[in-house]
Amino acid sequence: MTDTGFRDSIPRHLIYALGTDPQNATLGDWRIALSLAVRDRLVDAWLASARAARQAGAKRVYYLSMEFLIGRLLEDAIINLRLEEEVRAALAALGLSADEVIADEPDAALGNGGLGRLAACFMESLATLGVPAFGYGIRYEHGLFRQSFVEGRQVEEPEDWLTQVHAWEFRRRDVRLRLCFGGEVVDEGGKPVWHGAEAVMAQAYDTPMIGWQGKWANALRLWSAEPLHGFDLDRFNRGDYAAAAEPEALARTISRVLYPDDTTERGKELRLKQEYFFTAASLQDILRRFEAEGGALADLPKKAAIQLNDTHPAIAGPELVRLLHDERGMALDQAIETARGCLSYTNHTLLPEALERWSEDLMTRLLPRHMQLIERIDAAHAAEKPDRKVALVQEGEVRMGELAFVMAHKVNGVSALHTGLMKQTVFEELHRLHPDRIVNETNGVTPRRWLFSANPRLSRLISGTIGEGWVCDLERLCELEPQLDDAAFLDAYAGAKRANKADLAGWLAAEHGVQIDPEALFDVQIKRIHEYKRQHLNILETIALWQEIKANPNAPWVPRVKIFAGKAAPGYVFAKEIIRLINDVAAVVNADLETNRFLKVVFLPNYNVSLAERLIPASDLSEQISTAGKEASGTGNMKFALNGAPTIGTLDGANVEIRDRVGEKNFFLFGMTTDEVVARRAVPDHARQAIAADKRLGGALKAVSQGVFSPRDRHCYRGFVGNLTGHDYFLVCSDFTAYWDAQRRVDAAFAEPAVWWPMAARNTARTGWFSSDRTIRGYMADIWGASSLDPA
Ligand code: 26V
Repeated sequence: MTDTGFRDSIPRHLIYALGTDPQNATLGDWRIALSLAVRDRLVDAWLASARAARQAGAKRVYYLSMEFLIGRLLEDAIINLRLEEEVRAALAALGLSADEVIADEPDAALGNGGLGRLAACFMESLATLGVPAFGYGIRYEHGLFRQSFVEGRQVEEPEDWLTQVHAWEFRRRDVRLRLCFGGEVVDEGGKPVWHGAEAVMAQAYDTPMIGWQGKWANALRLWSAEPLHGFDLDRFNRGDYAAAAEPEALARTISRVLYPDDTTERGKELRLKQEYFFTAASLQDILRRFEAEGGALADLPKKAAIQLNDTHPAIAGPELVRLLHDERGMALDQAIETARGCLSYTNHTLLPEALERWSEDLMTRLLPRHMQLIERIDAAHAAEKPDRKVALVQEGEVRMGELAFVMAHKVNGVSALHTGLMKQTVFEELHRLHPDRIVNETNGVTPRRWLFSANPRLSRLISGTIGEGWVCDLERLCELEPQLDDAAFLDAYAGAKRANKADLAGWLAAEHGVQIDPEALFDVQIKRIHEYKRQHLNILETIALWQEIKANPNAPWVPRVKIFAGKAAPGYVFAKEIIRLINDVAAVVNADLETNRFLKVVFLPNYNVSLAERLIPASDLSEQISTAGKEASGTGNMKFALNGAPTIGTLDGANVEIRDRVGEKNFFLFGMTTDEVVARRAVPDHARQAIAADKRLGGALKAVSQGVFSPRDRHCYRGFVGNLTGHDYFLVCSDFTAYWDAQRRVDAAFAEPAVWWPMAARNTARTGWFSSDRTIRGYMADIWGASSLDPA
């Protein structure tokens, strides 16, 4: 089709689907019209994919996840359908800028961070690889909160993406499933029968997830909670309007809002309801599809691979046993075996506070039959492994990690280091009992979004050098290797980065009123705010650097801009202190005329997928500085390396594998190893010792505690400093000196273009392995036994 196709179809949708006069249309109206026009181009491939999977009787992959952090969909679709030029031309003819129209779309922020973004990358790779798959999750009315700052402090506001027309979803009127909570289990003729007390409907909404070149598409099926019946007409007619709407409001509460805490939120009844709600609806849907296609129930594992994204859907174990045993009469042992054949579980964190446990009382009240089945599953496990000591219920709590492990045929970690630690720590005993169950699948990111689309300048250079094949075969980036000594190539590489940095500097000035030097080193730490991620290590080094520049203003300092972004869980007081401190330091340092040629600090509000897409291609240095052993993998680390920002980092998560690939000379390593971390904690007074040994650290802490950055409330950071000088669990003080030294090595390298650009380009050329296509192939081979219906 030529661009006249879009030139017609965009106004047609505007007028006939939205009923809007082009003369009055807003940017948002045009954006929705464009989305509908683009959507028309993918629906055929989408329906054809589902048809092909049905006809082949293919095994489906079902990815169950509480979170899908998908961001904007319009640009993804345009890129994957290769419509960039057509769309650009059609919009230009209408007098519109493609960039502005695309940027008008709100992010779909249905996730907190890494785990949710990984699920989104996986959906894109599954489609690109032509694997028949469904993503299953919750259609939250409100995604992750919007963040702003008032006097440096984080303020949360509700996010309301669904108040706009959502052009990408299809409400499936025929997919509406009933589920229950509460009630009791009654013995009926020797058979336990669960009579739920409260029922809700799960209404399906499908969003197409389109692969590279639009050859294959899968559905992301999100469930919305609705009441069984509309509102109570009797009550309404009696004038009791609020009461008439009550059941509806109650049911809808379940899918109202994403929980914004990814570590400590615990024991919340509504959260357990959300988990059961989407898991039970998804399993009913999976069984319905299986039964419609015919086949003996015992063959379910041949047709359905069900991946549990962390323990959030771990109730799937007992629920699938219930569906097979209670509702379809399969023998209990066989039901457990069949369920295990389908299920597998990914662990994403070893932080003890994030490991899910539900009180037995709550579980019994909300899901009485499941509580019984958990006991039966535990007994079956004990019978199989008589020397087992781990029980699924301990001290009145159901351990969801152990439950997921026992009900899965494979359990995976998300980086080599993390998988090793799983075997040695949280799952030590279960690993000994089931030595073949734990496997590693190192995370990856989709190159379509994180390189091809986010960084068009670098992409053009790569394609011009080695052809376009790298986009769906990322390891071909290694073909750049022979160019890494070529001055013309390196110039072009540096030119792309400089242009991206200039764009970012312009945007920062226009949108945030911040002036930065586009030639400075852009040093970037963007991720959720957590003590273990150690944004406070970064800001302390910033303070020490500022003090050092003040002491020697005429030294040849390498200009730096420290860029931060990230949200803190609303209830995580210490993380919020870190945010405020960074903002306070920024205010003082940026206003210092003696130093601000050399050092600026910027904390950008409301970090989300779109902001990451803007920042990463313009970054010089990637901060991955977690306490060793705490970051399961990281995926931002991969995005930065691909986009030519070397890492300053610890031996944690996938940093280890990144360093193995880019080479130790192209990675700024510092800090204690996992073993050293454990040993260091045993040293009494480790923090004080570290402070005594490093004047810079002492000076930085002193400035904070004396109120240099909080002149109106000089003592407000006392608690913060007390934490670091006291038990300092995350060893900020003990790693400080090594971090400072590594940063000075960064300065030296950045000051030498002949050193820096080959290093940056090597990061791109050597990180093709971190494509989520490779990760998905690993899951297919090691866990799912699924194959691609090759769309080629
Ligand atoms: C835990 C909880 C606990 C209860 C309430 C809500 C909630 C929400 C999320 C989580 C799990 C967070 C785990 C997580 O996001 N892990 C990250 O997973 C990434 C993908 O594997 C990985 O790259 C990061 O290192 C890891 O922190």
